[in-house]
Amino acid sequence: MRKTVFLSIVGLFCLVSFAAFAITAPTGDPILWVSGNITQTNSDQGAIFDRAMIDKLEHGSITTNNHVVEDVVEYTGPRLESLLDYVGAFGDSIKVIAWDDYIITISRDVIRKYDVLLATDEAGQRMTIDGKGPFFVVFPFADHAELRNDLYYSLSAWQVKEIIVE
Ligand SMILES: Nc1nc2c(c(=O)[nH]1)N[C@H]1C(S)=C(S)[C@@H](COP(=O)(O)O)O[C@H]1N2
Ligand SMILES: [Mo]
Repeated sequence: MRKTVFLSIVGLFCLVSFAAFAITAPTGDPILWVSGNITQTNSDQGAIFDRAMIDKLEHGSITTNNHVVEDVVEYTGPRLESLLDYVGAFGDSIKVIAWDDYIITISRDVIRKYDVLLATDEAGQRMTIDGKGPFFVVFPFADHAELRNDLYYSLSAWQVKEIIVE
């Protein structure tokens, strides 16, 4: 009898821990989907973020111009590396997919070396989907002249929707 009760409790515990996700589910509209090689999720599809969850991630700032915007302006938003840490990413690179199906691959080394931003704001304004929002991959072009070439321009994806860790 005791054994049965014990096993039932163990069984229940297993069920509960299987159902539980490490990250709390979004309550607002989903705006970013992260999947692939990650350990922390909040759904069967991976980690899904709403705006409040994005705003809680560690943010960074890059003041630069780029090939699209001539003026030097400040970009702010989550540091890509902080986001990857948060979801327990363990791959060497990430695939970034935009709403227009534009896809690029960025290595984790490059993300770390240049502290790349998943910018949400440009000059204090939230970027929207009809501009470069909701997320724009921003490199510090102004501080690193070696970035000013077509490779890094092409990695500067805007209208980002999804990240797959590989
Ligand atoms: N979402 C999205 N981001 C993108 C692209 C795209 O087609 N879609 N093109 C990339 C490429 S290849 C380059 S060179 C630059 C192009 O910027 P431009 O078209 O304003 O010159 O943005 C990059 N970011
Ligand atoms: Mo390009």
